[in-house]
Amino acid sequence: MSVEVERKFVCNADTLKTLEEIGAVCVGRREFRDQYFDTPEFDLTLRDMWLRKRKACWELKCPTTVNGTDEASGGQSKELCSRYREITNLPEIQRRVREVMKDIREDGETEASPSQEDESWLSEMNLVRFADFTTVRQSFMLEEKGVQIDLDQADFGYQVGEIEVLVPDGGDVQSALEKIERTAGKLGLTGDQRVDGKMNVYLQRNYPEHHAKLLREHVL
Ligand code: V4E
Repeated sequence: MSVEVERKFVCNADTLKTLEEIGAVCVGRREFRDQYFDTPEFDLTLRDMWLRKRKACWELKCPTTVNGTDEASGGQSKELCSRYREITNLPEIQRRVREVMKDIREDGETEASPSQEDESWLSEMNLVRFADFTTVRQSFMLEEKGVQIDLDQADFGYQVGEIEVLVPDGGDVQSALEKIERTAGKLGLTGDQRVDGKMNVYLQRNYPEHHAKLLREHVL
């Protein structure tokens, strides 16, 4: 398990030129489809838990913990950088989701299947797909070790950049935040406003009620 620390930024026509000027090297361009799942009552996302299937793999992003307690929100409300624990082990994902469902329904015992292909666990846990979109991502590396810059173009007409550092379990989050800040400086990012991620915009446009509820609960 690792923690993803990232800062999103607005990218425009000049971003590619700026990346070249600061010596960023393009390390790949790929396309992926994301499908996100939650209960009809938004039990996961209201807890800032984001379950998705990307390229046939399951991923769960959830708040990091400090001394066993969830931080207020992975998005840290108004901070520029967000941090989320990324879980890719399916049995562990199912265990965490089941834990949430148990909180809600005491009788909610479900037998999760450990197979990537067998998706019966979704309906057993009352999970339905609420988002489905495709992203074209161009990735760049800098000399600064461990820093990746992604430029994302989503198929619903939204473009966003992110500076990202993956911190292994027990690693130094503070140093990741400093690396991100230095990179933001190199990119000339001066704004102190948080930039919306793809999901935020997707929900705003397609599911305004879900979006409003997450705003009210300070998840977004
Ligand atoms: C909406 C959301 C999450 C879902 C994934 O969001 P994001 O990191 O934008 O997706 P993506 O495609 O860039 O994932 P990657 O390839 O980097 O793994 S996870 C957390 N949230 C909520 C959230 C928030 N509260 N604040 C900010 C700035 N971003 C997201």
